[in-house]
Amino acid sequence: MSNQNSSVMMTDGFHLVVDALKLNGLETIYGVPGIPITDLARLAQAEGIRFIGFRHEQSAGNAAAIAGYLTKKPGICLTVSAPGFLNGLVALANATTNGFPMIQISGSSERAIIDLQQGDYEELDQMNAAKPYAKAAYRVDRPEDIGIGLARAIRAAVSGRPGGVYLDLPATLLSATIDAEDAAASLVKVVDPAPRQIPSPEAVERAVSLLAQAERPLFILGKGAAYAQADSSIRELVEKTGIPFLPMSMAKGLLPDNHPQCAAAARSYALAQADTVMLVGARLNWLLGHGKSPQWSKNARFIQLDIQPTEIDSNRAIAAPLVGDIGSSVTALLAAIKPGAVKAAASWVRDLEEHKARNTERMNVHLAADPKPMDFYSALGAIRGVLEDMPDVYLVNEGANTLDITRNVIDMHSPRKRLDCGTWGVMGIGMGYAIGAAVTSGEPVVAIEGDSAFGFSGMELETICRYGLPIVTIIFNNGGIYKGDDVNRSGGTDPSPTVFIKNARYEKLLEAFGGLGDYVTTPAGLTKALVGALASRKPALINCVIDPTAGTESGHIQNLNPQSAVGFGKEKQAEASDSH
Ligand code: ADP
Ligand code: TPW
Ligand code: MG
Repeated sequence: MSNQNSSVMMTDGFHLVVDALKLNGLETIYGVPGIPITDLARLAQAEGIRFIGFRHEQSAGNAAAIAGYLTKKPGICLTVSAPGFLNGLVALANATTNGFPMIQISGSSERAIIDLQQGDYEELDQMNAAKPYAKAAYRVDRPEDIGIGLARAIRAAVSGRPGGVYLDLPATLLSATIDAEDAAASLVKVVDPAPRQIPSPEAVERAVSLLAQAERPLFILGKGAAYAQADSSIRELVEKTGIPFLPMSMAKGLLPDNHPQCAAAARSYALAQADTVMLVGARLNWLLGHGKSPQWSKNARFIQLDIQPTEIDSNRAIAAPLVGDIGSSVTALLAAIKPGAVKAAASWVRDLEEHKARNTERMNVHLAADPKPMDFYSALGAIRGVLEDMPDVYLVNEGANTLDITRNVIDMHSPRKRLDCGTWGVMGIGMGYAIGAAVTSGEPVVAIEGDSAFGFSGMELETICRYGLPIVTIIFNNGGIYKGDDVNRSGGTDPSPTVFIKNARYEKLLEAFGGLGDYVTTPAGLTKALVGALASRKPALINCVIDPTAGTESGHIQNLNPQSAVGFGKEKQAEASDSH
């Protein structure tokens, strides 16, 4: 790790950063090289860290973020200064918003020139630019502080509610030399970076007494519960109490979707009728209608398990807050619930069963129809048939209709396997999440992508092929954003803002890099292509042609789309509702 310099052994910032990462078990870097971090990437690789090189920093950042979610260790994203830093920042902000632990490390230019705005190469005050989007932002100015700097970044990323942390490394720091012995002594191996947080006994009693009074209780499991990796205690709590549960999108599979207590197929009814709701690592944000009526009963009482105290009462009064880590809180609840004291009324379970049966029947009609051309349901029916027996496969999913309908049709059977647009509803996570999941797990990944969604990170197909990752990308090609049949209202020749080239041959993109491309127009063709692709464990892309008229504007969240009061919007609204 060191160079000979006169009689003293010296080392430098580059070596210290690599040593500090390794000392803390951070063994993968996702990034894009260039000035001033090219040699950092090379050195990291030489010293045994895996370096996954991307085509765009946003995908590198998304891979790091999802690696953090899956492993509870911060994923590391490495970028160059100013533009590379900013490209990565979207992923850092998304990680913070979703509560995923990651550290974006960016090289930066000459401090003195940046501060006087004298026009350095890739000049930007990166640390201050990062602050509003990161859980924490630090800059290391002296080589002897590299160990402490990384330790602070690790703790900030994983303790409490996890998030994205920015760590700024100026070029001068990386090349600065330091006595090797002093350097070694300055490194920090972080002890207990995410300490358990035990809830107070009074809070546990309050929650148990509320649950004991409930007739129509409901558990909502969120991705905070999935992240916590307290899978067996959560299952024990659910099964011991018999209380129905609803998984949020990325918590699907924490308990299997086909578990008898899963109320997902009766979601609206369950939300509206529950009298006591226990949120387990799920925020009452837009995804849950902010906890307000008419989606929820005005009289429902809420219990909330969360590690972040300020999340409590954020949208609706919480009668029983339980602040602590999910593992400790669920364990405490299990210990405090006396046998038979907490249960769901038989009539509540029966009502939910009836609604589930009715909705499942409706879904089966959709799935059984065999329209020509294929629609979302017939394509997803084929995929469902293949994935049913493969619980280890990761599912990455983004788009609008492609997202919403996939979430409803594809059941998940094991925890943390469904990775999607998350809290922001962001497009562009697809290939980055798929790569992060494949690299951390070694398991196959199926990415079900809207044709628009795919475009945001599509160039990473080359990355997938370069590293030979077992990722099957299925593109639902309906020729546009939401639909492929929209028209230019001016009558001009430009296409509508929401449509793409018709009959695009996306599979040829993967073929260009040596992967397996397929083009399918029928459910049987899709089944065959997917089975073959998964068996090969090679990069594959299935261009799955969907009826361009099949989708709806904004998928299932059309209500969030503002409509023009004086014309065009009204016309759109009428069209959209006619299509149902
Ligand atoms: P979803 O989108 O699935 O509803 P959210 O991301 O909105 O989930 O909410 C996750 C919540 O879980 C956040 O409020 C976060 O603070 C909390 N959380 C994350 N990790 C833990 C943990 N280990 N213990 C307790 N709460 C956690
Ligand atoms: C970073 C806005 C929401 S959904 C979507 C866009 C562009 C694409 C929907 O089309 P797709 O799916 O993927 O083809 P489908 O099945 O309905 O046809 N930029 C960002 N994030 C978001 N959410 C958008 C734009 C959007
Ligand atoms: Mg589309």
